[in-house]
Amino acid sequence: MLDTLLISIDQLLAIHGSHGPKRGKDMSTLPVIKNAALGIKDGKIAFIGTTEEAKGLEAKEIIDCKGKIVSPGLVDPHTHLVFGGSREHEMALKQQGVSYLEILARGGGILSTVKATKDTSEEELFQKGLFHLDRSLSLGVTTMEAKSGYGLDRETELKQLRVAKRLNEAHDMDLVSTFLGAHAVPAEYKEKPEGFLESMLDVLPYIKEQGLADFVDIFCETGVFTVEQSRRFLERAKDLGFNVKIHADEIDPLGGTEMACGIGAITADHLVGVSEEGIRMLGTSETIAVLLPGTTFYLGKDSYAPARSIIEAGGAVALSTDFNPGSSPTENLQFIMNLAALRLKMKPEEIWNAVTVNAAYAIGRGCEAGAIETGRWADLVLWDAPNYHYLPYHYGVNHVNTVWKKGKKAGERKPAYA
Ligand code: IZC
Ligand code: ZN
Repeated sequence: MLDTLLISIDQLLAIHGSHGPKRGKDMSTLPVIKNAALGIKDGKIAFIGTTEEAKGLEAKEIIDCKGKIVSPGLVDPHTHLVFGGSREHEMALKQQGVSYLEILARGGGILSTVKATKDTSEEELFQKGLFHLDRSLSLGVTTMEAKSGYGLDRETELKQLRVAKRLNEAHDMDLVSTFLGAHAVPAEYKEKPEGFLESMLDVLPYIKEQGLADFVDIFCETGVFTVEQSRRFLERAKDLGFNVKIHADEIDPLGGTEMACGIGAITADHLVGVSEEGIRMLGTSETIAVLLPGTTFYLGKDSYAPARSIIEAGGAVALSTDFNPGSSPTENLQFIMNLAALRLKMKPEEIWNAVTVNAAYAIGRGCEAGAIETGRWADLVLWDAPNYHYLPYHYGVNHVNTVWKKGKKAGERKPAYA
């Protein structure tokens, strides 16, 4: 006897996840079962087939999904989830044409959120995190990454990581943590960024021992950290047993992508200004390109990351919100799917792979999240959409009908924090 049986699903996106991320041409393949059925038992996917094949199966609850589609729960692989305050006060500066990096150079931007995060208690950060996680889950995301990086000192960075760990335990969302202590140079280290990076490296053994982060990341950008500083920092992090990620070529084309591919980073993120050589290397290395078109949109730029060239070179692309209070204040990964269609010219099949299987591999969860296979956790979304082409097309709204996390309807499970 199944717990739940979904029948008459117009399209079931039965994305496979056990063979690594999808690269190049393979990104356009999307296994679709029409008039499909899916059974859930003990939180796991127990049956996948057609409605015809499901005849005779018994379940405590049978849901007719006519006119709707089902996909894996979405995976958001790059967020700055835990932060104090917000940055709406910078909107007027943005409107006057003051750039993101100029606001940062004036002590605002990331540094303004650092101050707010230091001033916010651990409990308040936790409550704020729950609020954003509820919203992400309601938008169809069932697994996401969360970076630190608004402390820039040992105490506050650890505070953020502890909050993320508690959020992972308390909330239905599965959270994967990344240490982004190297997110900006604090004022007191302005003349000695190397000393600052050393101080952040000093925190890593404790983070490892406490299991507070899986990944280490750095913001490689003009006025923040150079490619050489980033390389040394990430190599030291690797030596300490961390997988590494990088914010590369987001605003200025510095060559962070080539460096990331060269050192075997699990992902290189942003890539708006990636070079031809960087694109070629993404096509031949294991490094996954995490593209964040919401940020380009929000920064008001005309030129977006070259998703088509990366895919044509054989690369693996994942998509993410970059949810953060400065350059991308949104939890809405569905809107990012719209931007991927409109601005990155990605095909619907590529977009679905980029927010599921590839996004899961981008955070080391390819064997658990982002796919629909029997035996896996039932992390699923039922969408009010007639076909999978529909989501990238109909923009700016929430198409979610129902989200299941580990087989339980989101909202039905009593949250551990209630
Ligand atoms: O708070 O501005 N790009 N880091 C690098 C960010 C954006 C987050 C922020
Ligand atoms: Zn980021």
